[in-house]
Amino acid sequence: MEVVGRTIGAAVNSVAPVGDLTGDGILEFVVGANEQGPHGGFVMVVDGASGEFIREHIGPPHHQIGWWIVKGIGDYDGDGVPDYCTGSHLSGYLNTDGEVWVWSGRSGDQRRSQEMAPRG
Ligand SMILES: [Ca+2]
Ligand SMILES: [Ca+2]
Repeated sequence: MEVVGRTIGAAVNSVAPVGDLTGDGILEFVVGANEQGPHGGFVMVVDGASGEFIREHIGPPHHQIGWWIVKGIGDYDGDGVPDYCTGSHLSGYLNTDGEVWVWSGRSGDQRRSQEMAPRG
């Protein structure tokens, strides 16, 4: 897959619209990708109008087996710009079944993370 200015040299697992982050009335989308290596994958935010790269989130080091799920979640933090969440089905910790992060659509700052309890 190619994004303007970037090449995603990894397996794309998921793509989802996340709302209009740039304010031009056209939805942006988020791509989740899996790759072998210390971080397990990354998530890239792409401008829906131009196809240009906006930002990326690199997987944390303990997600060595992780791959990514992405979803728009509306305006989680109430700043008027849609936000999005990303998830890993397996965190690499033996005592969790995965982890979900919530990101600000405006700044890309992390708003929340939540580890999933293991299934009984
Ligand atoms: Ca837009
Ligand atoms: Ca927001």
